[in-house]
Amino acid sequence: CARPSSSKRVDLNAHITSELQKLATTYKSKNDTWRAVGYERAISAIKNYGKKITSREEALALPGIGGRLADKVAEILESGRLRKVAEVCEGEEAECLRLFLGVWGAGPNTAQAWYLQGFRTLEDLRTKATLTRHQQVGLKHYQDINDRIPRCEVVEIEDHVREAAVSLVRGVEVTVCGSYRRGKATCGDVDVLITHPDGNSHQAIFKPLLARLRDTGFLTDDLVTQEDNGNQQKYLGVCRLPGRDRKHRRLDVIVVPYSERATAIMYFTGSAHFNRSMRLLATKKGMSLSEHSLRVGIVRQGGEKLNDGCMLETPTEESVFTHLGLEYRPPQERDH
Ligand code: DCP
Ligand code: MG
Ligand code: MN
Repeated sequence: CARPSSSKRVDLNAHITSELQKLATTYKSKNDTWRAVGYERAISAIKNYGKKITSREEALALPGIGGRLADKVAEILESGRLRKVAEVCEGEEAECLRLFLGVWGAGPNTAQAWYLQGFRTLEDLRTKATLTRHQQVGLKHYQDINDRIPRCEVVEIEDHVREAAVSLVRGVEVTVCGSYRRGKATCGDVDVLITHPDGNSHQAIFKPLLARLRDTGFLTDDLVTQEDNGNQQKYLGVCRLPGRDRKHRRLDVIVVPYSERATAIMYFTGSAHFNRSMRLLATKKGMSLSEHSLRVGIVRQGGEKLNDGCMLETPTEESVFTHLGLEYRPPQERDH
């Protein structure tokens, strides 16, 4: 397998952020968003700091880190761990919620409800719980879906989809976005974006492509097929490459008009955190950024848009950064 394309410097404070991340993840699984966001902001500040933290004061000086978080950093510096992690993340309830959240289609509320109904194992869910269709698929492929995908297999899946797409409509452009494009060594799923430079032919690809991939047995389960707004079409499902010993993998496909490709690629590349900060920045500048377009001259009243503004030309991701007055950031640097 090829090495990740990112050449990011080593995380000097990984011993600190990994402990804090355990708390953030557990609070998120308990639907305690407020606490989770607090920890995530601190993690982000520490990762951006770029120097090894050696004292409580050094941590306290960072944005988003108050006295109590600084105390936690100090405890990790002294003992290498946090007592709070054992307390919050290692009980039976926390472990069950973690297990249940691995079922695709189950969120914190569902996981909590299952726990309260007395379910403790995946076998309990399979035999006793009422599952949605999504959750049935999520449970059926639980191990495979929660397994990370190596980059080389992402490429194989990309090639498989491209081959089918090109054989249906000549000249389509296929790009893998998501964590793959951000250079991660392994990915949670494969995010494929399809467009066509003639501005029209993308409309003829979505249904036939899915039908073709279904017929050949590549797509094994459908989760969501969405083509309501007409501009962008989105498919979420499960696929498996031909051959023995292949795992089921989560596959997302979006098809977009060529005029929207840059904002769509940017959105689909993420990270989700990066997308949120970019949208927020656009809003502050009286603009509006979405996966469809970047608009200017937006008037807002109490957060509500009063007009649609005017769409800017965005032929490339670079142009989106320029319009927003930012220096370009390559995908490998968009994790926070
Ligand atoms: N996205 C977003 N907000 C969300 C979900 C997704 O902005 N709530 C965008 C940013 C993500 C991209 O879509 O990077 C792809 O979503 P994934 O869930 O596939 O996330 P990643 O590819 O980043 O990570 P993973 O390796 O877990 O798939
Ligand atoms: Mg992904
Ligand atoms: Mn995805």
